Amino acid sequence: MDLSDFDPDGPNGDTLFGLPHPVDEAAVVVLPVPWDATTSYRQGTSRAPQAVLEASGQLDLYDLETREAWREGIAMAPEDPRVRSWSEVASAAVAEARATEGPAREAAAARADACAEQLTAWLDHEVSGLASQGRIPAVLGGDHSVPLGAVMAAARANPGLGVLHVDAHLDLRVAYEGFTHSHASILHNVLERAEDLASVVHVGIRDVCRPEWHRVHEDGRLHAFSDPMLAKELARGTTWDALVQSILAPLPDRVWISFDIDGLDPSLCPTTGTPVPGGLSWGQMTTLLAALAASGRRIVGFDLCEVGPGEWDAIVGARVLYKLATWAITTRG
Ligand SMILES: [Mn+2]
Repeated sequence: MDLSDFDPDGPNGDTLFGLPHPVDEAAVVVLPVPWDATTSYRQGTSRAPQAVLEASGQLDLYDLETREAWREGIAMAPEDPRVRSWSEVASAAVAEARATEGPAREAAAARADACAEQLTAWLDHEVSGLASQGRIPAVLGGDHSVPLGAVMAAARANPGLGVLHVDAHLDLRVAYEGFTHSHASILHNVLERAEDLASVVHVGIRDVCRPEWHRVHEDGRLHAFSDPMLAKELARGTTWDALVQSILAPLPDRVWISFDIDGLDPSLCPTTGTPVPGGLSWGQMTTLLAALAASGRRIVGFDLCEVGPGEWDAIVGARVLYKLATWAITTRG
């Protein structure tokens, strides 16, 4: 679009990052999903899309790494009212399931999962449409159960897709608390339902259950770079740059990034749903993304989940969103 009347260095409107691009002219379309139905520790990530939108205005558009990639446009789609209503019905069903036992519990859990299926079908449709237009889909959760349909659509549009998964948790549980569509099961569900995935690389992992850890070693598609392993290698004198090359090695040419903010050090996400000590520093995360882009791989889309509702969390979340979006634009060529 014509940006001659736009001053990128001045204060701008209340759009995402203050950018002027309409949704149908932006390279990156951010789909807001205010949903935290199955959050097991503390709620609030459903407020992240609005909090990140509000915090995004304080960021300088000129980025020291991605320069003026923003010129291609990053826009947030309006919230779809159906998403909020599915989330509300699902949250009530989850609360009911937790308060009962036996068949009543199973029935309530099934109702929660049915709402999540509606969200999954909706995101699959939306992301398929964006991918077919050559645009970059982005999902802003919400908890980490949210992006299943988006990854399914991206995998269909990009056969042999890889997933770079930044998280404190593996999220490989077959179900959690009786819910198929749990935030603790997103990667299991992606592996079950996204077609023809080449590999999944997990980074920042430091809170797992034993069956999840076994599965990582049994499934040849999965590659985990745990937080203790990374800390040990750094302590031995291995450079972060060398570790980044190891992390990227299993990824194919086309990559979806599933970014749970709790993969970062909790000082960067103090009000996230399930904070865990350890994690990637800001600089480790930005150098990882920069190396991914420099490797010639293409970021075909991404999700950012579990951003807490606090002001600082929203500021960090907005900046992670900006790095992801502008690197994705850069790698589109
Ligand atoms: Mn997590």
